[in-house]
Amino acid sequence: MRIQLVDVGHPLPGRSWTNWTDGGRFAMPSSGLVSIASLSRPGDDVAIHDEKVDGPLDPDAVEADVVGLSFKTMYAPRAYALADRLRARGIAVVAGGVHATNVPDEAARHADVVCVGEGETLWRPILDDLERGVARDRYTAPLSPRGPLDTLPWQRFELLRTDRYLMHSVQSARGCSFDCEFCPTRLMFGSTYRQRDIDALCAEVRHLLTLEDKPVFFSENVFGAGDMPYVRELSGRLHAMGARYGVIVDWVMVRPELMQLLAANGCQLVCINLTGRRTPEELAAVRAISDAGMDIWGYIMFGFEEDTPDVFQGAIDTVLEYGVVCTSLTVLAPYPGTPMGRRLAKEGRVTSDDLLLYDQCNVVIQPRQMTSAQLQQGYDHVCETLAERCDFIHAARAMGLR
Ligand code: B12
Ligand code: SF4
Repeated sequence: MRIQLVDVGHPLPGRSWTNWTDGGRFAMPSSGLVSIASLSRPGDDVAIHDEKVDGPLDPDAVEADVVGLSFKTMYAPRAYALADRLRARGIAVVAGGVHATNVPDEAARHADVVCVGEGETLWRPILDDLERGVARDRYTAPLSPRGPLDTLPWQRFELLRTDRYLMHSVQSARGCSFDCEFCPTRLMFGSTYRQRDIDALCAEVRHLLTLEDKPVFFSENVFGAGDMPYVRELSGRLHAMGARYGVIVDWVMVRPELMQLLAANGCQLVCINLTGRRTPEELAAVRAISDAGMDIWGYIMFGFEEDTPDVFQGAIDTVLEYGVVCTSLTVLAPYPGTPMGRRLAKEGRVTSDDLLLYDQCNVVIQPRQMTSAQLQQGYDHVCETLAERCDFIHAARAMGLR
């Protein structure tokens, strides 16, 4: 079968304060389609088109039997337009990814098949059924997957134009045992934290470094989840192979000894989710990273129920005080299909259903302790004040991008 996988992402709607490119290259690829691609069947002819680096896909030029579309919420309108055109040309369309998982009924109006949840176990059955003409309109992965990620396939990074990304992206784990109301990926990856086998993961990183020697970013929601033996082993082996790498942590998990261990094992950049509320716990976490000598990428979200108009200055103070090298500034989005999206809609606090605005730069909620306009203005003010740091190139350089 001729299979075209597409990471939908063009044109960039709304505005994104974080500059994710250095003019030519995009920050990093998503792991979604390279995982799916690795599970296609022998004989399948698979290609990946990432609109962020390959430009807009022309649906009339696609020559494929099946097109698999992966998209975030803000790209859903674009994905549906592509799907409608491709289907009009007789090409079967499969929709997957975070948005399709959270609102499969909406995606089903535009796709032949919707893949709900992780695609690894579903992709082959979908292809087999499409080939036999018996495909169902929906395939659903277990929503609370369990067990380690030993069976995760070797991702087919060579299908990407890796030179068009500033860094490699891999995952050492999936799932999260927290239960944040906002979370758009909980339905996808479930509530059980599942780690990957370290041997398999290190082999994959080594392979990536052979393709191109550049920084590696671990793009799971929380690196290591506080599992010291796992972090010690993995970071030690990454250090031994000379990898330049960065990780995401949650401030709840940050301990000075964990940060010192990572720093001693060559980790250069730590991305941490911050709020601007400057709670003692949050500040202690930032201090622990900074004291260990690693650079900080602050991912700051505004608009939570607890947020008062003070959060904006709080965020600026934290960034400046701790020398945060790169900031990604966002406002809370009431993603459809999430508990928060449902609650705010029920309370009449969702102010727009235009998905193009769900880019976490445009305010589409009525916050609890300020007006929507105050949230937007406060957010814009932080973006303008920290504009120099809203450039991902700083994060890439902190990780040793040459
Ligand atoms: C790495 C990352 C980035 C990277 C870039 C990655 C990329 N190229 O898109 C950076 C840091 C640049 C980034 C930026 C942004 N990101 Co981001 N990012 C992530 C992160 C942490 C990991 C993505 C990843 O690799 N996941 C792992 C893969 C394996 O998961 P997956 O893609 O979902 O794929 C699986 C399934 O969905 C399914 N599947 C997926 N596609 C398909 C297709 C088919 C056909 C099938 C069958 C199955 C299938 O199978 C896959 C394997 O199981 C996720 C959170 C997360 N944990 O997923 C957020 C996330 C995707 N990002 C998000 C957002 C909002 C953004 C920004 C808009 C933030 C901002 N305002 O700046 C920007 C947008 C940038 C842009 N221009 O597109 C949101 C999306 C929410 C939503 N509902 O749309 C997420 C979920 C984070 C969050 N807020 O919780 N991001
Ligand atoms: S910590 Fe992150 S991944 Fe876990 S539930 Fe909260 S938002 Fe989701």
